[in-house]
Amino acid sequence: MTKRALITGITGQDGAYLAQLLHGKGYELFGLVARRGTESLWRLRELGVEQAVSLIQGDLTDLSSLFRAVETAQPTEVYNLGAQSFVGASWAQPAVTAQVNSIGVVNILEAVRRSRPETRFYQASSSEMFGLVRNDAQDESTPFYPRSPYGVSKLAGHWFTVNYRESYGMHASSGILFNHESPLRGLEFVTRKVTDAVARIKLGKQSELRLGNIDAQRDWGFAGDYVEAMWLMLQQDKPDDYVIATGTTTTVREMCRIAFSHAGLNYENHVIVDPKLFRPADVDMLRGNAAKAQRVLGWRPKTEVTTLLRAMVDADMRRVGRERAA
Ligand code: G4F
Repeated sequence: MTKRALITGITGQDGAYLAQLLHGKGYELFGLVARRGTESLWRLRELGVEQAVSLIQGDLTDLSSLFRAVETAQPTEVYNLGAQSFVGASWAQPAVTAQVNSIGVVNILEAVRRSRPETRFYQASSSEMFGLVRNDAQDESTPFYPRSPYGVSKLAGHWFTVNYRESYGMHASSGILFNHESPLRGLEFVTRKVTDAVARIKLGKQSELRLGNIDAQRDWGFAGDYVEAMWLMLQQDKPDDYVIATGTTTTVREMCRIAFSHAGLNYENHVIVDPKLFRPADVDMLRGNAAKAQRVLGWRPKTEVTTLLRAMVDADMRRVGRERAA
């Protein structure tokens, strides 16, 4: 039987990598999109899977559109990757963040439960739920203490997923993913903001880069590795929750050093710390322990942070170079 996947957030970084992975495995693919603007499909196009996906118009905040999407796609697996995913914006738009990241999860769980309860369900949870961490490495038993409206909203989505699994016996799993990046990352996130700036500075289009808290530490992995973990979770007999991380933490400052030096630049000559870019409450340090994912799923990260950042700088050098030629 052909497997059929419905992916919310298909136009985002993870949606594109997941679509590429599932296409390679022979899945029939359906993607929920809020608007059918051609621009937003650039990631699917870049990975060569644009034509492989049937797009269904809908929105996580519109329950009726989700019923229609599930009825149209008849999915064997649903991956809920759709979100207001930028932590920084969640203070300016806390209610929208909660609508999409919390109520949106209830909506898609309800649509699946009532239309196709046998469908396997993946929820994109986040290491931001750990927030104010007190231990050296976070795993599935670490207490949550979110530090942003985003973190709070994701925690509600996470618990709704656990609750639907326990209440209705749904095959619903939650991946607690630590930061994961790629050349397809949005420019609002710090890694891509840095690698794009490196390319622009190197090519003479920009001279400085303004950043906020450069002492923050994150556990950065490659998105392409992380979507494999999502898929593996839904192939298990039993649904469960898993931390997905590399176990290595790097400061934003060190990340800048690696990215700038790859282009032969010294970050200290270009990076300016701007207090206006500090968050009202930040997460100072995240480092995941993915031992359970390794033991149960056989998953482990393949890409370390320096390789990842260099690939992102290279991709941005090509992109910015093309802009210049155009
Ligand atoms: O790249 P960031 O915006 O990612 P953040 O907030 O950790 O969230 C990302 O990872 C989560 C997983 O843990 C996801 F759930 C979430 O959707 C998103 O993908 O910021 C990383 C760190 C923060 O401490 C931030 O304060 O970098 C610091 N930072 C310093 N200057 C900056 C900047 N972040 C951004 N975006 N822009 C800056 O100029």
